[in-house]
Amino acid sequence: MDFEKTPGWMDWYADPSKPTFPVPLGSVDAHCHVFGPGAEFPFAPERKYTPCDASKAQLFALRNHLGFARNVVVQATCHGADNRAMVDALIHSNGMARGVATVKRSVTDQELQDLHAVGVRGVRFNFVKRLVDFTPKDELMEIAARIAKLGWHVVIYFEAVDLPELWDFFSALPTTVVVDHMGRPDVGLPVDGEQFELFVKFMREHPNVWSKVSCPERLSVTGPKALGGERDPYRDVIPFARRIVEEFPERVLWGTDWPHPNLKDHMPDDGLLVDFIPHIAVTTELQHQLLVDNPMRLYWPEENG
Ligand code: 0GY
Repeated sequence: MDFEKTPGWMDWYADPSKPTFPVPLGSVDAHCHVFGPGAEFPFAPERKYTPCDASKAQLFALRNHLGFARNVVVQATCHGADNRAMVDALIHSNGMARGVATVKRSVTDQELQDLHAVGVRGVRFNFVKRLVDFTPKDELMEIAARIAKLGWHVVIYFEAVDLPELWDFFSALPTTVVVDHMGRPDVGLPVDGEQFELFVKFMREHPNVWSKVSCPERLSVTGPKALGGERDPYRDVIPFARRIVEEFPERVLWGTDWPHPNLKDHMPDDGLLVDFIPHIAVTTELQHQLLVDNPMRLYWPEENG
C-alpha cells in the first residue's frame, strides 16, 4: 500500500556523523522505532500521523554506525496495536533486539506468549493526546495485570503537565514502570522548580519507576545550535537529564528515538545525540550503568551473570 506522508514530515537524518564519544562495549539503544515499510507493514487506520519508511535494516545500520550492540524497538503509534513491523525487526535481529508492544484488552494469552517468544518484554501506554485516542484506565490496568505475569514492564509516555492527574494510576501499576523522556519536562522552567520536582518526587516515591533520559532534541528550547562547542547542542536539557542520572543511576535508560517522529524544526544528527551522553552521565561508571547494565537487567536478564 502507498502512503502519503503527513505534510511537513521530516525524514530521519540520512548521513549521521560518527560520534566522538565511544560508547561502552555492549551498549543498548533502549528507545527506537521502525516505521513500516508501509508497503510491507501498513500503517494503522487510526494513526495520527503518516511517517516516512524507516526499516529494520536501516535501524540496524545506524546501530552499527553509532557503535551500539543492541536495540529496544518500541511500538510506534502510527502502527496502532498491529505489532508486525516491530516483531519482524526483533525476529531479524539475531537476538540483538527486544521490543515493547501496544496491545488491546482483546489480546489473547497465546498472542502475548507469541510476543514474548520473539523478544517483547513490555507494553506501552501512551497519554500524549496528539498521538492517541483515550483508552479507559480500567482497560490499561487489566492489561498491566496480565503482562505482569509474564515479567514484562509498562512504558508510559505523557506530558509533564499531566503527571498530577495520572499519578494515582501510575502508582497502582503492578510492574516496573519506564517513563519516556523524563515525562517531557518544560526545560524552560527551573530544574529545581515545581514541575520537575514533582517528577523527581515521583521517582523517589516509586522504586519501581525508571526513566529514559532521552530526547534532548524534543525537549530543548535552545535547540540544535551548538552553544559550548561545535558538537555541543541541547545544553538546556543537560541539568534535567543529569539530575535524574545522578539521583537514580540504577533506573535510567538511554535511546536515540530514531527515526524521530513528529519533529517540526530540525532533524537531529544521531552522532551528535550520542555525544550528548557524557554530558548527562559524566563518569565511566554512570555511562556503563546507563548504556549497558540497566538495559541488560531489564531486557536481557537471562544474560546477567
Ligand atoms: C517518541 C515520540 C513521539 C511519537 C511516538 O509512538 C509514537 O508515535 O513515540 C512523539 O511524537 O512525541 O518518543 O518516539
